[in-house]
Amino acid sequence: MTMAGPRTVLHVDMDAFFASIEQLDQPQLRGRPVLVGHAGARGVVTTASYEARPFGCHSAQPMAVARRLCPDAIVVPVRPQRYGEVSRHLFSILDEFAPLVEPLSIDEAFLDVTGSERLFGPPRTIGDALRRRISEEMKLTASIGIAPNKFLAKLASDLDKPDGLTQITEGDIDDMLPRLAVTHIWGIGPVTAAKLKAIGIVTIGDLRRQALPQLRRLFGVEAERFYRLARGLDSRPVTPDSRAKSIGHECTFESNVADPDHVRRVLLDHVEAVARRVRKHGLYAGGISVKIRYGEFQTISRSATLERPSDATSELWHSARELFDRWAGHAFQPVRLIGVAATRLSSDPQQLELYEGQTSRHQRVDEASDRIVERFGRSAIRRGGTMDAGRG
Ligand code: TTP
Ligand code: MG
Repeated sequence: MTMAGPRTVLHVDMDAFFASIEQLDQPQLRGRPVLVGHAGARGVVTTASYEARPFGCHSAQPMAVARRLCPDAIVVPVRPQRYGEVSRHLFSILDEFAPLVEPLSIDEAFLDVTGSERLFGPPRTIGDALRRRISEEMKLTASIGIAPNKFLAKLASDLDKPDGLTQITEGDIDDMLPRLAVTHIWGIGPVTAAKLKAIGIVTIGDLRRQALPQLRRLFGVEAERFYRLARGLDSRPVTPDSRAKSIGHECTFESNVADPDHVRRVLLDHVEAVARRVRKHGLYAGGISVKIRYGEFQTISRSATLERPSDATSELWHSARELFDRWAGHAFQPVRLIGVAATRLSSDPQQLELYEGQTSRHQRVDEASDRIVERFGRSAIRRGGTMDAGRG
């Protein structure tokens, strides 16, 4: 398998994943609008079946709103364990189709099929075979995108959902990309898109017409990336998760957050999510890095080496909080984006054994919270003491 030269990347994304599984397991739900989530007043939709989407129902919407939009919808509770089981089935199939599979989420992955072409035929044939396999074996549908890189493959899988297969070739890029909205570019969310619109940039074509220095003024360090993505260029390799160089989480606020404690709380949430993923893959982080965007589009990144490789939430948090506090202490400005990544990952816990007593206590806390999160979702647990312990 070569990394240089033209590559073929396939992006798979299951259709209305949780809802489709419920329809599979409960035949009376098939063909009906289904909302998966808690039915209570404060419930949120995790996903809506395709029958419910024309009514305006979608993920992350308050359940009350979705039910108002689609009164006939059937609300079913979330069954994380079952979805995990189906996800493992999906990934076992994906592993057969390519040596390099990079999971993105429970129902989504990149496959580098560059080397598989010799075995299975042209990319479209591989995509068709994978779709058939998923449909026959899992009785579920997926949408697939095929392209020369990750950015375009993910974009392609979204163009013909559900149950679609879309290929973007090198020759298609200059024709189709400029017509799409800038929000198709990773990192350009609704807030940034609104700002760009105010200066006349709506489509990727508009973005392409901006010279690099102008983009630098708009986006700072992100400029180069946006410049390349607007031209369909993306050289990131498909990286199997266990060998990933880093595992990160970040979020952009709707408006800048002026309260450092609020930012710290969100940072802690990110650290917990990252640590959970690190543990899930049996890895240890050698370093931690924190990303902060503030003001208009200024972004900084601060990194630290951990005293020893760790998978413990409390240790990653200690280091992340220190990085944030060091910046906030002398340069705090209202924050637009906060992110954290566990870096220099390895599967070798060697030095940890020296600290057996301490570690096992951390591990017990972490294992218990991982189990709770798996059962009830992320909002179920807050490690109240962790933050206060280090703040004073
Ligand atoms: P997605 O792939 O984003 O959505 P989907 O599979 O339901 O629908 P689509 O056909 O558009 O791909 O997410 C996969 C699953 O992750 C989804 O079924 C439910 C869960 N999920 C949440 O729990 N919360 C969320 O905010 C989102 C977006 C997804
Ligand atoms: Mg999906």
